Amino acid sequence: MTALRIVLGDQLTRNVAALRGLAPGDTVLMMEVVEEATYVRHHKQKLVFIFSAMRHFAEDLRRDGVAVDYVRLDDPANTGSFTGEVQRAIARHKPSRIVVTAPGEWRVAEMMKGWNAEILEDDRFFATPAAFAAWARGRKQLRMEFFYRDMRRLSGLLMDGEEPAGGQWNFDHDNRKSLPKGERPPERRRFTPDAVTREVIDMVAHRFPAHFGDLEPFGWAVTRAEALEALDHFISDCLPNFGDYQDAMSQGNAFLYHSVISPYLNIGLLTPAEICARAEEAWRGGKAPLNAVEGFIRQILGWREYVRGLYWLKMPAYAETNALEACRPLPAFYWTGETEMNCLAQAIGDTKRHAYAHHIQRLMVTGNFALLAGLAPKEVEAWYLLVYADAFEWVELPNTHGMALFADGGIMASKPYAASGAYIDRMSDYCSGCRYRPDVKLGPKACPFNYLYWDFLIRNEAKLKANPRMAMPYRTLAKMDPARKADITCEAKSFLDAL
Ligand code: FAD
Ligand code: DLZ
Ligand code: SF4
Repeated sequence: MTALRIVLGDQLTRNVAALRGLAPGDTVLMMEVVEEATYVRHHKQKLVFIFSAMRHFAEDLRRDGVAVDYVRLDDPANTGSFTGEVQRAIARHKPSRIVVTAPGEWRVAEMMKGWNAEILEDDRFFATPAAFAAWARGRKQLRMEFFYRDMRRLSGLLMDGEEPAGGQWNFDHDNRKSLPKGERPPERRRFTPDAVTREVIDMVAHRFPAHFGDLEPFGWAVTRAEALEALDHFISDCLPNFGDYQDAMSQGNAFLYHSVISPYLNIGLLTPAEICARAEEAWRGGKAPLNAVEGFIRQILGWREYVRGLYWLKMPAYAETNALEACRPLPAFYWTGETEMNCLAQAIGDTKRHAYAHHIQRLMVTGNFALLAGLAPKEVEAWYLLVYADAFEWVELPNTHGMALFADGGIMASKPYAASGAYIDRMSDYCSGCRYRPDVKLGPKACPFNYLYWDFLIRNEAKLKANPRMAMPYRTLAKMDPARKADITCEAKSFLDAL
């Protein structure tokens, strides 16, 4: 019995399900295909990151004596699709069985149905889709906080017996600080491209010149050893401050105290279990405070698992909802970063330079603008799916569709994450470099987030007013002078029409 064992570009983990039980005579199939590189026009660094990590992973397997059939993008016989390459590999190897780990995306799961393969559970996560579905069954609301508590109990992470460490499940109230003037977050570890990565950089420059983003400088880790080095650096130098400045934004400081490990986690160079264990160890060893470590573990054990569960529970219908009937096209500045709104220019600039922006930039700057301006969910989702090195639909879609755009009508978030300029001013230093002013509500100097916020509430009153968590802003709106309301609508309209 010889097996063809398929490893996809986001399954680069040595003990991923499809590689378990590898026997002499088995072949591992890895394939670079143009369909995956272009179903959205991924950021150039994301392409280099994935192709280079795939090539390094294949080399690692070969060094250990594993037979790897690696199809390169520039192979003249490459059919350009997973299904085409699986068929060609079957003709080459005539395997008696085909084994693959379940994919991260619905789109690919549909393709796999035609491969006649044994599809194994991807058990690199804490919760299986079936376990999440069991948790969700019979619940009126699927709130992350309750799922997270169950995951703490099940995993034993940050537990003292039956009780949460420190006597509380969540320390978020300690985690809302802006970055003090003069505070300098540590330089991040960057990795000089080796010959393999350089070859991929040349290939991407040549094959995908019109894709979004700066190709170089390229500094992402592309091997497990490098990813572990990046993790070590985060745990020792950044984790202690992670909690305090988790929501802060700062011009010229793209990474702050964030871990910047999501790309490594999402393609399998690091595993969620090892990362959470390292963070807990830092707290138990007195190297990082509990508010930081709990906040960090909640992102991985809570949010990451929760969005994956939701994705597999609700797809494919989830992607089709548009609860706020938003339909405005994505403005050109999402591609260029050229806008006078400094917060957007900075968040998009970081995204172009690094294929990275941190959570609050994604949610409260580019996401908040998309929500308030009523941008079409499909266009916004395609943008988020291609611009970030960590973007795969299972994690991108719930975050964009549900959390940022409220397009699911409140399955994921109990209310829209809508905010005026005051929030961005409080959490960042962007406004001091902006031509608009966050404290001005109307007129040419007014921060557009201010009138867009109220215009959003006015436009969506019928859909949102009954939401108890929206009661306060709607009470304020009810007391607003009708002439002022009309001015807001008028200014928002001319701003949006000019986009
Ligand atoms: P840290 O802030 O250091 O957090 C640690 C880890 O927690 C992350 O590496 C990530 O694995 C996990 N995490 C944190 N927040 C979330 C979340 N909301 N959902 C899932 N995991 C989370 N994350 C992706 O991995 N891929 C995406 O495509 C993606 N798209 C997003 C789109 C929008 C609109 C928003 C608001 C968020 C999105 N996120 C996505 C979640 C989050 O922004 C990123 O995981 C985070 O910014 C990655 O940076 P980091 O590794 O420095 O994270
Ligand atoms: C994102 C991506 C890209 C750009 N290219 C490839 C590829 O050529 N070969 C491959 O195996 N995987 C690639 N990936 C990752 C896949 O898109 C990912 O495995 C699916 O989206 C399933 O999650
Ligand atoms: Fe952004 Fe408004 Fe601040 Fe300008 S004033 S940076 S547009 S929040």
